[in-house]
Amino acid sequence: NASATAAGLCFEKMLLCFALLIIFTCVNRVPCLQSSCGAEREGVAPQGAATCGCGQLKRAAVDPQQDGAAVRYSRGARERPLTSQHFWIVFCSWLQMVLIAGGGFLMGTNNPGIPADGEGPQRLVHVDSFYMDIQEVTNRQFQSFVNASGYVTEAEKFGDSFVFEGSLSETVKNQITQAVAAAPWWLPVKGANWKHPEGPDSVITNRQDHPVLHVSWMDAVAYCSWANKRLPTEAEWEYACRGGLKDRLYPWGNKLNPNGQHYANLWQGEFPNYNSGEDGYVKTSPVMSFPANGFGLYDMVGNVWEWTSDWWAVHHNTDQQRNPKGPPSGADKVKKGGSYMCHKSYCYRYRCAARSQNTPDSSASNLGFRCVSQEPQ
Ligand SMILES: *[C@@H]1O[C@H](CO)[C@@H](O)[C@H](O)[C@H]1NC(C)=O
Ligand SMILES: [Ca+2]
Ligand SMILES: [Ca+2]
Repeated sequence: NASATAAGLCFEKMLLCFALLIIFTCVNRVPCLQSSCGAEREGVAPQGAATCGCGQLKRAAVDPQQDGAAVRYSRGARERPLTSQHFWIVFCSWLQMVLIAGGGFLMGTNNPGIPADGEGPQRLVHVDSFYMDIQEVTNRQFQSFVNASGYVTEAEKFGDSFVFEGSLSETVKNQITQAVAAAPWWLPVKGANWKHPEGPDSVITNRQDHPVLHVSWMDAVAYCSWANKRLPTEAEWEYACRGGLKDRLYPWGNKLNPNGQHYANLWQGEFPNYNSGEDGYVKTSPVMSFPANGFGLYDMVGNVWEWTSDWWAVHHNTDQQRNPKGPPSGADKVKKGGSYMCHKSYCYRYRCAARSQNTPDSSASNLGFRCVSQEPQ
């Protein structure tokens, strides 16, 4: 049956991972592996595996083919040789999901950055164990889904999607007459969809490992179901974001840039006119370009916003709750984590407690998702 097959496959991957790890360690005497893989949690395959990646280190240097603008700003700052750490991060990403052991946590905050978003009050919530994708769903993964199912996204059906003005070519910009009054940097672009993130003249061939964009909530649900997974509830997502830390702002703690390091793909500079790309990326980054949190999860804040299964509401029941699923109905769905467009001046939402909303049929160039499941897939 399916779950036995999945378990078998997972076990095979694990064996191969450990075999290669031993060989690689013998050959290279990699000191980092002693502190990460050596300290793995016992027994639980996918979780231990994700820590193989030496999560404190960023992965690839900027690919000049891929992010021309980012290279301009950051080549010197981020260039580094392919080290054993990078190898393990790339290799272990193959094991895709980690077990998030259930438990209680404080959801929300009593010091809301944006009170109108319903970030508070803080409340005690328990979530049961689940498995979570360690990364945002990538273009490559979404391509596999479309290849296998023939799925057509909502943006493809509607014929347009919202794109951040700053990433559009002059040709595309000149064809657009309308904008969103409250947020003039969002432009509805004809022909923009997951395969053409900045409109018909753009492609994803050199962005296979970047998060898929322009996916609606329905599209995200369709992908997760195809993969025998589902979207996380907001509570599951936030519990996972916190990575075992209590009442901190970010997945890694309270300081945005500890030791001057960037821990997420956000916006540096003046929004919306100047993005310095100090963190290495002015647009999306390949998934797992920044350090993982304590649960082995990458890009929980920043890079792209992530859909959750909950309907949006700003008033919360403060009674202790188990596995809350949000309101029974609503107009908008909750998204979490902020994106590469978030800057403190305008979108201080790259915090675990922060939240925002969109209608389920919305799609945009900074909104993606990841899936969870009860069984490893
Ligand atoms: C999807 O199908 C195309 C065309 O057959 C193929 O070139 C591509 O490699 C496939 N991609 C994935 C991720 O399966
Ligand atoms: Ca950035
Ligand atoms: Ca994210």
